[in-house]
Amino acid sequence: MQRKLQDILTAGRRDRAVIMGILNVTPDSFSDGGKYLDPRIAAQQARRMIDCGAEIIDIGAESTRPGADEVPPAEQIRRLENVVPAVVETSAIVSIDTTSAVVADRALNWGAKIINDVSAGRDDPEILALSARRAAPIVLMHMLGGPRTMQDNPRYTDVVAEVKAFLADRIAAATAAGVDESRIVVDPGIGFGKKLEHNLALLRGAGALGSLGRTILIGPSRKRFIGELGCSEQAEDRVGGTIAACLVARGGGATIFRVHDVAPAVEALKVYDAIISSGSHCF
Ligand code: HH2
Repeated sequence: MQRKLQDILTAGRRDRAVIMGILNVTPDSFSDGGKYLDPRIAAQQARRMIDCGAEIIDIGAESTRPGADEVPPAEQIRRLENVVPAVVETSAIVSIDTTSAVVADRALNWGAKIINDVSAGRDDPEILALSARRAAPIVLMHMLGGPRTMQDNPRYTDVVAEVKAFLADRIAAATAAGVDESRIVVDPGIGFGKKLEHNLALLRGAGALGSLGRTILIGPSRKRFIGELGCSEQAEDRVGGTIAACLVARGGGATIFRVHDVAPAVEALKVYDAIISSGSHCF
């Protein structure tokens, strides 16, 4: 069952989880690069994810894997121009994964509804004004540095506190640009300028972000930290690790889960939510 966008953004921790399916229209994404460049195949994959229970489809045309080069806005638009309208035609709420205001603006014109900015408005501050002007919800994510350098020995004294302070600062920047607070989603940025212990601390400490008062999105899907724990070297095989991370973050109050493998994530979160909510009626 589809929910309205604003219901998703204001969903309380006790409400059910929301799945954001990942669709990368890139030749070089770390786990699905090159698979969805053809708009028909991209739309098919979006439909498959929706059938499995995804409520949001996050479409990106620039890989943010460690060491990735920037993709100019014109090239992002070229990659997206047939894919976004095709996915908008399905029933999904489309989110555009870009740090460029020009690209986001174009995607909103094609019918996308959410901006997912992994730079939290630092790459292109105009994106905050765009979110305000178009009343488009925006995901503000934490990253230490940029994709080219973020994994060069990232250091924190208290990673959870520092990520939280960063997100508070970016919420302030967004509201100063006119974004309504109810349209802001925050994300600790799993894998973005973080060593294994930082990722684990952020998943364990997701609850600490709750006092920011915003919906929490988490994106652990198939990421390297799962392989670093001695699990699969192959990104596609990291489904179990992805689910474990999602469930821990759900316990901390995360509501939106950005994943490649929609069906197992939906099932796991459904069972988790049922167990937790039935517990409250058992006294
Ligand atoms: N992770 C990736 C990309 N966008 N957006 C948010 N909000 N949170 C994330 O954790 C996040 C994100 C990286 O994953 P993926 O899109 O699969 O890979 P690539 O960047 O190589 O395309």
